[in-house]
Amino acid sequence: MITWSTLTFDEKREALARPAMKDSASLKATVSQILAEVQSHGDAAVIRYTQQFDCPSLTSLRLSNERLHELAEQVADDVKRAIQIAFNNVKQFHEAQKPADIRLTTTPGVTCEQRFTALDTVGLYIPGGSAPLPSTVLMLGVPASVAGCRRKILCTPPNQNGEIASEIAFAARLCDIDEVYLCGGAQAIAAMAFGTESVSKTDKIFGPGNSFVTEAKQQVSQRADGAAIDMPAGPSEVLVIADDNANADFVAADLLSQAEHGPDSQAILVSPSSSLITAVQQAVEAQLATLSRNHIAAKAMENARYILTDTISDAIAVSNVYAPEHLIVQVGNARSYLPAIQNAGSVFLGAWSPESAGDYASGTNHVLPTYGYARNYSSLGLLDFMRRFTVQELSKEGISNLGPAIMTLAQAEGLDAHKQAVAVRLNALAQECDQ
Ligand code: HSO
Ligand code: ZN
Repeated sequence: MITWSTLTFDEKREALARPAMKDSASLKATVSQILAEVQSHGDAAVIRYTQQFDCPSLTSLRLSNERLHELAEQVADDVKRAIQIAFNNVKQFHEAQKPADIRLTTTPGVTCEQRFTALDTVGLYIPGGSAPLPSTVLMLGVPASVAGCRRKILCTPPNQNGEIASEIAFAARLCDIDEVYLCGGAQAIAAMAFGTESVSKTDKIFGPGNSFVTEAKQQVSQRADGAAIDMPAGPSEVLVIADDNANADFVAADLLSQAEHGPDSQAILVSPSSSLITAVQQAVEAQLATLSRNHIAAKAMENARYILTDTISDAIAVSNVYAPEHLIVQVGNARSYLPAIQNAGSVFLGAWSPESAGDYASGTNHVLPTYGYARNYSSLGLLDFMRRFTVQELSKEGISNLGPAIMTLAQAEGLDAHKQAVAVRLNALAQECDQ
């Protein structure tokens, strides 16, 4: 247990430090080599890497729509129903995010508009790994579909037999995903960024992944011939603020649900109650033993932090400095603290709002800024699948009213052609008047 008020400035920083992310020169070089190979050899390079890392017998990247359909049908009925419930809620919440266009007259005869349009082609990346994540298919596929993106491509690494999890197939079909490709890692990101014979070039790439995927997304996002990306990535994390009223078993379960994602996951409890902290530590030990992924969760919990503060407000201040991906507030009247919460990817208020609700089914998106990026990035939403642009229209009255100011500004900047573009119009109008 760390007592916050006794720490020096440096010790506080240390207490909230995140695990260092792999940023090795060799990772960067390997990824950049993979990008170059895919850019020059297209499908052949992607297939070669996929054979090497995932499925030695793979000959075609495209999963046929018939096979997608067959796989989707294999999902057990109760799982289908649960995915459908999650789909409906995520859809409702993202439909409600549809932005309204703006149109207004700033000066008589001068109309300004802000409009929104869907991105044309989006690439959705779903990692393979130890647990297939159909929930992530929904979190990317639903907003892409609600936004109205014309083309939605999904890449996911195949297993040894060249197949994908049937749950992923079912979720993809629900989201109307047009094309599924059997590839993962940096090669999949390269394929979606540059395009290959079979994989269309995309405008933006979404989704989580391992260090190769993360590095590849960074690299393609910095290139004019690459693609935009959703947000920078880092290990998943949760910070729980709890007081004496909290149920220690609830808090422990929430910390562990994050810890089981990976050994580098971060779980932090901040509380003004030392007895609650002790009870949570005991509950964590007891629950850990019951988890199927306890080796992963135990490793992550080695880095868990238990921080004792003087007050709940101090706990919120700690959270604002840390800027957690998930913030769970299990204190009496949790909602009353919402105005004080500044930096968090997604907030879970009260004892009955576990992170799992948002991870799967409440409707909010589970793709969130990690690693402190909650200070300056937003949780994924409908707008990430759209872009906004502006429109203006000036009438004769509008250019007459605004023209003199524009000409003065152009003159002040020494840009004669700009001034001229207005002057020729004002002259034409003057002549019209004379006739
Ligand atoms: N907590 C993860 C999302 C997830 N959880 C998927 C379960 N499945 C990152 O926010
Ligand atoms: Zn989760």
